[in-house]
Amino acid sequence: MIQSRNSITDIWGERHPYYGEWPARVDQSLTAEPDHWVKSACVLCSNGCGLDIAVKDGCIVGVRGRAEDRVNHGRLGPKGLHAWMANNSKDRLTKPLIRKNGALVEATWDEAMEMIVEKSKEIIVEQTGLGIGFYTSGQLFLEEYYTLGIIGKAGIGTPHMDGNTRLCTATSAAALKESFGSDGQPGSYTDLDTTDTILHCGHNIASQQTVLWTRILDRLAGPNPPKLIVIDPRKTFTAEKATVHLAPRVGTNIPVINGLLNLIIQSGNINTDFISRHTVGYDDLVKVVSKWTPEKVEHLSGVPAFKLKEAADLLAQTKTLVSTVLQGFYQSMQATAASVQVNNLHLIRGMIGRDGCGIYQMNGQPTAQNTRECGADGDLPAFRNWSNKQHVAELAKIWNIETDKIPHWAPPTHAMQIWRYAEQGSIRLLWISGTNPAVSLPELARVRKILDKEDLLVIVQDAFMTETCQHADIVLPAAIWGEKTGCFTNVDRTVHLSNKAVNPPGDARSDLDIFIDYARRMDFKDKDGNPLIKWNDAEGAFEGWKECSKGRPCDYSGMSYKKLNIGSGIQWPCNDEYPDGAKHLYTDHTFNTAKDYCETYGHDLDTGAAVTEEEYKVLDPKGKAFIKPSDYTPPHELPDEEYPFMLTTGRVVYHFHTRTKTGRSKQLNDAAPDAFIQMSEEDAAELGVAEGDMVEVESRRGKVTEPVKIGGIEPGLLFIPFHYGYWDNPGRSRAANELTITEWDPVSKQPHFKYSAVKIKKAGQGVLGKIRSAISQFTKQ
Ligand SMILES: Nc1nc2c(c(=O)[nH]1)N[C@H]1C(S)=C(S)[C@@H](COP(=O)(O)OP(=O)(O)OC[C@H]3O[C@@H](n4cnc5c(=O)[nH]c(N)nc54)[C@H](O)[C@@H]3O)O[C@H]1N2
Ligand SMILES: Nc1nc2c(c(=O)[nH]1)N[C@H]1C(S)=C(S)[C@@H](COP(=O)(O)OP(=O)(O)OC[C@H]3O[C@@H](n4cnc5c(=O)[nH]c(N)nc54)[C@H](O)[C@@H]3O)O[C@H]1N2
Ligand code: SF4
Ligand SMILES: [Mo]
Repeated sequence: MIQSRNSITDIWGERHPYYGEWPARVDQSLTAEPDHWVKSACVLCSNGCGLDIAVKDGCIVGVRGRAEDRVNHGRLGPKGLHAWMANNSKDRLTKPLIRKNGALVEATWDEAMEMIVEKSKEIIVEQTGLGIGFYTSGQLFLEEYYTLGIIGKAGIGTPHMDGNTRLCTATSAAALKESFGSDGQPGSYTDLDTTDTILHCGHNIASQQTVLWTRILDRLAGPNPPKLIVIDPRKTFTAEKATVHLAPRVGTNIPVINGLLNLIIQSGNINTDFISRHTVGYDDLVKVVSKWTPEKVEHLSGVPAFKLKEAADLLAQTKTLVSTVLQGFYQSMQATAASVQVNNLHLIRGMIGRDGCGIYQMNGQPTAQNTRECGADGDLPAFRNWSNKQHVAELAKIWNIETDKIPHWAPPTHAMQIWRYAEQGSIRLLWISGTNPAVSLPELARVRKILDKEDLLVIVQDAFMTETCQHADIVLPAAIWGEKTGCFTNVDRTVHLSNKAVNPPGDARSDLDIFIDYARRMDFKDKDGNPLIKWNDAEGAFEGWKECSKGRPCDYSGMSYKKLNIGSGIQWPCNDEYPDGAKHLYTDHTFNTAKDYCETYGHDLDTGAAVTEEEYKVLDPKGKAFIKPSDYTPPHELPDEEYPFMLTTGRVVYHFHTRTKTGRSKQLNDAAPDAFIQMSEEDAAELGVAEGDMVEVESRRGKVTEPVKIGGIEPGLLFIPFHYGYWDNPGRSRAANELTITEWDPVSKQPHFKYSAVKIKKAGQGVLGKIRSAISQFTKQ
């Protein structure tokens, strides 16, 4: 292996201290000298680092960061440098498979597609498109989502479409919509180059966006380093570098963030001019947060009052602020409500729409932003509003169909409800693409039962024989990154074009080709009898998307494949007004909340009840941002005598999700070969377990056995990474989601992966643990 650095032993690489302009450093990893390079970007997290793919004799042999790219300035992290190896893995799926007499056997594309088409038509005749559901990904390309969105909404007419983005960034979209009127991140990564203070909320950025963290590490090593505040119950790599680390009990984000808001307001350092000119709702916020004294916050969350004051002082004094929010908020209690409070913090201090001030309601997956933009989840394409008849009519015009074909009589069906309908039998065909729910959804025993239902046709479109494929009726072999062309958009709205570098293995096809083939075989037509899908390739789909997004916040109309291939990443909106893309949104402090423009009329943050069109008309904020407060609700499952510990779940730096890619890279898999259960020194001592001892962990829903890892976590709390399933280790129950709970946020509908009550015992011995006094505080207000 020829590599510029060892990212396994040194995750972030050498320092380039700076303030202002981040210096370049080009990272690369090759197994052979390439004969040519192909322009692309990394598809292993939402950071979207620009890279070139090295090709030799028609095979991928490595990657190299692009120095001129606005996102990474040449750097790549461990996953970016090593996970491409999975493309060349010998166990790729190369032929469609159909279940016959209980076993999956090879079939032709014609056989597989005709089976799907026949079943689709039968269901549509018997019960309309309501019998068909799509569950897609945050890892396909923009062009694929847009095409799928049209097929589902205009071809079949089903509201049952969503992505694994529901598990990932539904709260990001919801929090942005509730505050600013539409999805779309206000800031730019360049804000990190000068900001005075950075706040990370439930986000372990050092492990999960390693290159973005390198940017912060380089700032920390340079002149005028930023102050860092981290809210996470574990001592993560990120928390280790914090100026102030607040470690709340899981599920108590609202007390902590309300406490911070209260202290900031009391300090008087708020921007009253900004508040009165550009926001509505401030007085309600004051009423709710004023009772969250530091002492009350400490009592409920366990965060010491003096530490909360330290953090609040920094936030009240700073002149610029960048905040990031991720799964510790999105997958925990009161997800949308807590994330919205971070928006409120920026609004009351007037810290938005200018250099050094950014809010990142972070994305996780590389293309999650596109799932949301293109309508492959519940949303309407280009941030249009389901409840606004004009918006629906606009889409019908673009697609040249009758407006009533687009299902808009009720809110779109979210993923957790799609699975419920499949369980109850009203959805009879479930088409899963680019996701592995048999490892990633909560309560896996239930998920397996649904997948195995006799009266449900399960189609799985993937590149590998995943745990989910093993329960499928039809498996479609997919081409992946490097083997197809398309765009994706990162967290700071930077769009990259990823060009096809090599052919897919065997008969594998791109998701775009599969979706178009389905549309042709289903004979979907527009009003004039022409094909509903008007393109045959990715560039055609992109041109279609440009038309659809024109005039909306995510305007791509000024981009083209040619333009994207010249530079190295363009931010949306890119149009006549911003031909090179726009760094910040909301620079004039006009938000997307006007009644005819907004993506949603909003919700009650505590109940999820939707605001009606009539109600919204009355309060039309005409471009002002919403300040919406929320009070505390305890987690839905709490420790008790039988299940005395709280369990949380998440990630490690070397693996991506269910490891279909990173588990096939020797470097990455050797670095993190197995799951574990993390516990505090105090708990380990009390329970008499040592590092590496195997323990059984049991919740009301299932049981796993894991080796113990000691330290870096608050007493009473346990942590298991959710990456490890069964494809490479069928012998031991070890997937964290055997234990997790089927509950979700009332607004974003994102599942609560971050808490469940468990008991543990040493493998083969009696139950360990007693009720922890700290944890019983949860129930006391
Ligand atoms: N290495 C790696 N990087 C990735 C991914 C990956 O799988 N591996 N996946 C990508 C994707 S899709 C995503 S969504 C992101 C996720 O990125 P992150 O959100 O950073 O990842 P997690 O580990 O899920 O959760 C973050 C932290 O939340 C904390 N936490 C748990 N409960 C609470 C709580 O109640 N309150 C607070 N404040 N914190 C809590 C956990 O201790 C954990 O450290 O990462 C992306 N990047
Ligand atoms: N307990 C717990 N559970 C969690 C989380 C947690 O923190 N804790 N996090 C949640 C989050 S944030 C996320 S994002 C999900 C992730 O969960 P999943 O989406 O299930 O995870 P992946 O392993 O990324 O699955 C993607 C699948 O798509 C395939 N694939 C890759 N590229 C392509 C392509 O181009 N086309 C097709 N057709 N297939 C492709 C891969 O081989 C893989 O099987 O997990 C969620 N589940
Ligand atoms: S930070 Fe994310 S996008 Fe960049 S190299 Fe790492 S995994 Fe890829
Ligand atoms: Mo995610």
